[in-house]
Amino acid sequence: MNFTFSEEHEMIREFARKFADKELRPIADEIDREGEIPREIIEKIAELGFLGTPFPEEYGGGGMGETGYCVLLEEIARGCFSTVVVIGGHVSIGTMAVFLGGTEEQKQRFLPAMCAGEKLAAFALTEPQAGSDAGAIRTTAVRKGDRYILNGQKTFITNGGIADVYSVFAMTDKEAGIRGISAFLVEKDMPGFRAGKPEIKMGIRGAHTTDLFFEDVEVPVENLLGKENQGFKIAMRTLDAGRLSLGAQCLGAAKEVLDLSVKHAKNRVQFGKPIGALQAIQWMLAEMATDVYCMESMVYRTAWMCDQGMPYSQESAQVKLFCSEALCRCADKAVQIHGGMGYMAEYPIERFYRDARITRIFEGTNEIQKLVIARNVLRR
Ligand code: COS
Repeated sequence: MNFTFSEEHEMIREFARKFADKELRPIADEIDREGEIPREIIEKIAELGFLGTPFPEEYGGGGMGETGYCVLLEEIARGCFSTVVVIGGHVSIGTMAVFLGGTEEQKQRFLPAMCAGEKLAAFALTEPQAGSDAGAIRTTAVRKGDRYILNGQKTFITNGGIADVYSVFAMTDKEAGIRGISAFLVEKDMPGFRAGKPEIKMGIRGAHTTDLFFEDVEVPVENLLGKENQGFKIAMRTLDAGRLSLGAQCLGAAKEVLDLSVKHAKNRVQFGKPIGALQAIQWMLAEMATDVYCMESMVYRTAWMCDQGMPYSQESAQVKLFCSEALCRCADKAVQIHGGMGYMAEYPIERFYRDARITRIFEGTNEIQKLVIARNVLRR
């Protein structure tokens, strides 16, 4: 067993940490207030090569695998959770669907621009009547000559309206249900395609979340990802990766709220001594530190499994379930340790508390993660 990070992984941590400290943390409140990440921040992230981190170098990626990508996400999440969600929407699911589901020709054609951030990506599966029951989508794709005609609506799409390329799931064979879903790459300028208005949300306010509308959108057959009717499996394999990387995002945010709480516990004096000297506070810090340790252990063990090419569906569901619950526990304790200050929008704890809540819902609710885990356990 080897529990040390490679020199390259340490390097990406250092780069990402410096970037988060200098460019993200100082404006994270503004991003939350304005509901927008400045375009130049996304451009800087692209310039640093962060948007291709896990993918092989032959496709223009950073060649860092899931392990290196999780390190990156952890550090970015500490600075600004909205920003890490935008990166996740692009890399973990939008681009990942092309990497996992595309033909060699499609990977050569699309991945370099996606890895360079020249084309921002999004993943469009959810529909108004198909959330947890992802197989119940109604968007259709009907083949006509060398095109597919797409009609339907998607909802709650991260990077909606700002992405250039969308991995979209649509029914090509209604009779076949889940086994009749295909994946397509829809480009933002295709006639008949449009994004709705950004939703107003409890947290991750800087990340755009919109509906998508498809009215007779003509998608060339070359943009069918992989093979017809293989879309559901592409979606599920992509979500395996997405759930693991969400665990890394939760880990970063949990480390940040723990560090802020330790700092506060040392500085805040009550009853004539720093509140960190009080056992009530110590217990909360001890529980937070233990959660962080568990999160870190499972994120990197699962990232290692993924990088070895081992199956990791069950583990990624476990990572997503545990890390999102643990982050919410940590954020709640951080508010409690900060007292009144933790509730005020002036301090970052309040933002992390709001941002954390979505992690138990998106990339599959935690109830769905339990279903995935239980099915795997019962299959043994
Ligand atoms: N990797 C590869 N294939 C997978 C897979 C995975 N992780 N999970 C399921 N599949 C395959 C199954 O093997 C099955 O294949 P066959 O047709 O060869 O039998 C097929 O996909 C259908 O799977 P299943 O029968 O498990 O489908 P269900 O509808 O019962 O359950 C759940 C699917 C509920 C797990 C799925 O709909 C889900 O994850 N829902 C949540 C959606 C979600 O996460 N949304 C978040 C928004 S997108 S960011």
